[in-house]
Amino acid sequence: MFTHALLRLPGDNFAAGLTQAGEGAPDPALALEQHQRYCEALAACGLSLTVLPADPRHPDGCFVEDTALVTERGAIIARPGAPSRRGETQVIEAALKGLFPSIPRIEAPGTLDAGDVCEADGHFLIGLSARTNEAGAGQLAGHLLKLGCRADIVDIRALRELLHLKTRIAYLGEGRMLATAGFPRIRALAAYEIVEVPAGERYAANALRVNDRVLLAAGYPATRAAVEALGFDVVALDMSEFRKLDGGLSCLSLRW
Ligand code: CIR
Repeated sequence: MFTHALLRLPGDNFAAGLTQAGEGAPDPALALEQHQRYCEALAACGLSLTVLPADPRHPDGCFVEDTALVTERGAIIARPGAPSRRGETQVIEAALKGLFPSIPRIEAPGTLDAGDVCEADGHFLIGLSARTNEAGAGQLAGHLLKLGCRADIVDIRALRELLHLKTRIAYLGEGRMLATAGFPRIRALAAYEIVEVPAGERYAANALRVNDRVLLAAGYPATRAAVEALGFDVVALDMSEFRKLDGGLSCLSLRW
């Protein structure tokens, strides 16, 4: 059960964020409106929110999920793979300080975007990607082990059009994993029932289970129907401006 979320507003410089999507420049004002709806959805799920101000030095700063891994057992500060994003961790670390007994950091030469980490009830899948290297994944696995968690490192570097592991999979709880059609059936996923996201709806795979609801990007009817068929109350959110910067639903918040 989540009770808290940490977020950061997109700023006026939002359109300067990193992107490979090639879907045009995002509109910062519309991003702010969509962020507001996202915050309202989390609050409606019963979470109390800490919303940090935008940082003019970091146009990608609203994608807070990449900067830290937060679980009910502890928090770990990431070391983003993109040099322009490294400084984003400072304010997140300050916001988490005091909430967890000690907060280790991923250290150089390790890099880790926590968007590459998918938690499934104490089992962590850590993706090796263009942003997360072996050293970062290995350090994180070590920290998780100390917290009494299980971790599997999953190499997704050969998969095209994939920024982070969670771009293509999301844990829905009760042993069910949402995954895009064609996502490799790796051994680390063997224990899960796969709920498939059809090829044309790939972006919807980055869904977010929050307590008894599932937050889903708006505009993906087949995925919505599949998630509703599992008995979930689905909250559809317009993510158009975040998508233009390769950002998914989960990356806009840290939850615990
Ligand atoms: C980036 O390229 O780092 C940002 N523009 C998007 C990060 C999205 N994060 C995520 O999906 N976990």
